[in-house]
Order: sequence, then C-alpha cells, then structure tokens
Amino acid sequence: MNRKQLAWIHHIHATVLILLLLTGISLYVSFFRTLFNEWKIPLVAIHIVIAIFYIGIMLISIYQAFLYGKKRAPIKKFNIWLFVLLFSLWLSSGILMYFQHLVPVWVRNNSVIIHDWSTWIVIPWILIHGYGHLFNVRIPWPNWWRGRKQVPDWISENKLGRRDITKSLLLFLVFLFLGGWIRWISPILSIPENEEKRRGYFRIYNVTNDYPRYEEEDWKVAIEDLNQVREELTMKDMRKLPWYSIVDDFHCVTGWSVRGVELRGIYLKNLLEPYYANHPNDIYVTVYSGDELYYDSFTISQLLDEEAMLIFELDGLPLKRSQGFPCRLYHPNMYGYKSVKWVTRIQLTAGREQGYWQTNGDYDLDGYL
Ligand SMILES: Nc1nc2c(c(=O)[nH]1)N[C@H]1C(S)=C(S)[C@@H](COP(=O)(O)O)O[C@H]1N2
Ligand SMILES: [Mo]
Repeated sequence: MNRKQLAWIHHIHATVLILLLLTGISLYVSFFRTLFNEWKIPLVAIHIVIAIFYIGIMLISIYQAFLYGKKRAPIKKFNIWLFVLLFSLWLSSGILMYFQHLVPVWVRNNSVIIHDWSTWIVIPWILIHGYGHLFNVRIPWPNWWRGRKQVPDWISENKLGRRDITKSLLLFLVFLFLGGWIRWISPILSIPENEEKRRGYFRIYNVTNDYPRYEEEDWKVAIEDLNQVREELTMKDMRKLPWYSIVDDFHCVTGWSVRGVELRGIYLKNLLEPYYANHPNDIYVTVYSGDELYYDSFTISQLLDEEAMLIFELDGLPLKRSQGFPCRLYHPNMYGYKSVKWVTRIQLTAGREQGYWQTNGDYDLDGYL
C-alpha cells in the first residue's frame, strides 16, 4: 500500500466513522431513535452495516498503518493505537450488544456502557483532528509530540472534496433537526383544533434489537396457573371473550404522554377467571413478552379489580408490530412500562417476581401514575 492508498483509506475511515457516529448518536438519543422508528428506518441495521464496512477498513489497513507509524512522531503512534483500542472496544461491546439476549444482564449493561463511553472519548478527538484537516489548521502541539518534521504533503494537501463532505453532513443535520422539529411541533399545533383529539405520539420503546414477529393465526398466549398447568389460547379464543373499547391517556415515566388513545381488547378479569377462581388475593401474575427479555408483574387484584386489559387494537386499527402486535397489556392506572408488548405468557405465582425494569433499573414495582 503506498501513501496515496493510505490517504484514501484515511478519507474513507473518516467518512465511515462519521456515519457511525451519526447513526450511533441517533440511536443513543431517544428522541432521534423514536423519530427514525416512526419513519420506519431500521437504524440499528444501518449502523451495523456501516460498522461492518468499518471492520473491513480496519482489517485492511491496520498492518499498513503500523508500518507507517513505526518511525513517526508520537502523535501518529498515539492516533494509531487509540483507534486500535477504540476499535476493539467498539467491536467487542457491539457484538455483545447485538447478542444481548444470549448474555447475562450485567454483561449486556456493561457492554452498553463501554460502547457509549468509548464513543464519547473519540468525539473530542475527531473534532480536533477533523478541524485540523478540514481547515488546514496546524494545531500547536509541542514539537516532541508532533515530531519535528513538517506534515507530509499528501496529508496537508488532503483537501479533496472536504467542502462537499462538510456540506452534505451539515445538510443532513439540518434535515434531521427540521424533521424532528416538525414531528414535535405538529401534535402541539393540532391541540386548539379539537380538545378531544389525540395528542402526542408513541415513542417506540423496546429493550431488544428487533420486534418479535407474529401472524395473527399462529400467535398464542400461554396461561400458567399456580400448579404450573399450562394452557395455550389463540386469537380465536380471545375473540370469544367480550371486547371493550376504552379511551385513555398513555404515560411513560420518562415524561411523554399520548392523550385520548382508543384501546380495544379484553378485560383480564374475564380471561383469568377460570384460573384464579379458588385462589386467595395474595397471588401474583407475571406477564412475559415474546421477546424473551421483557416482563413485569402485578398482584392479581391489580389486574382483576382495576380493569387491566389485553389490548389488540389501538385507535381502531390492529396494533402495529412495533407496538406489540398482536397483543399488549394495558393497565389504566399505571405507567407505560407496565404495558408489556407482544404478550405470550401469563403466569400465576405464589410469590412476586421482579420485572425487567425493576431488575435492570429502579422502576417501581407497582408503577402507579
Ligand atoms: N416487550 C416490551 N414491552 C414494553 C417495552 C419494551 O421495551 N419491551 N417498553 C415499555 C415502556 S418503558 C413503555 S413507555 C411502553 C412504550 O410503548 P410504545 O413502544 O408502544 O410506545 O411499552 C412498554 N412495553
Ligand atoms: Mo416507558
């Protein structure tokens, strides 16, 4: 690999890294994550595809970069080593995040922390380094650090297309913010039109990478009674029970709400009747999501006496896949996190289980509004 090729690799590395940062930060900031979700843009998948490019570039160039850096100034060695380190951290934590459902919770949580923090480290570095390159500014590093020699020509002349790259990145950001702004402002603008009208929108929350996929015909919910006798019910069984609509406000603890949502489904008291009939008040119910990660628990009376429901339709339409199709729990007096999506298992227990957010966060077990 000659210098020209190395220079190209340097360009591509910068571009790919910036794309990774933009998609990564959009995933990190829940506002953008939601926005892309709403636009049906699979941001995680895009981030991973770019990451695979990045892995390729690193693998192709790392050895050459070491050869190049061998007799160079400390700053060059530092840069190369920094990226080898970051690359390893990103790669290993990224793989663990991707396979999060296969690893213990503490591993999952720590890999997220590592992925985030290694990213925060690189941002100031990129700003300084990028500034130097794009505007051809020599950053006044001390001589011992930069090495005495001049920056080689092929780096200082490395201005190829820099304007275009900056411009398109800026445009990208402008559109991102504009789009987000319009998305935020439009529900607010529609308030005076009709006080009854639904306001706000669902930020899709999901602790896994993917939405479980069900067809109505093959979806089942398993109900386990205290004796661990298990019965599976299908959508047909659900349709045999009476369906009701309620109009209610949906609140997430993180602060967003959707007002006046029409929810349609069955009351859990109608569903669970045959299973709890001769059991006392102090039994509990754990509701599991088909994503095999998310679940939460209730006292039986919270489900029976407080009109908790299994929801199949939202605003007159079947739930969207992102919203738990075909079935999610809904408790009218509790926060959104109690509303387990993609319900596939309901288990009666003698003792109370801790749910996903009680185990992985400090959310209240009862979650009353
Ligand atoms: N299976 C599953 N259900 C879930 C979650 C989740 O991550 N996985 N998030 C919960 C949280 S914190 C909230 S606020 C609501 C969000 O509902 P929405 O994604 O339909 O907006 O779903 C709840 N149900
Ligand atoms: Mo939430």
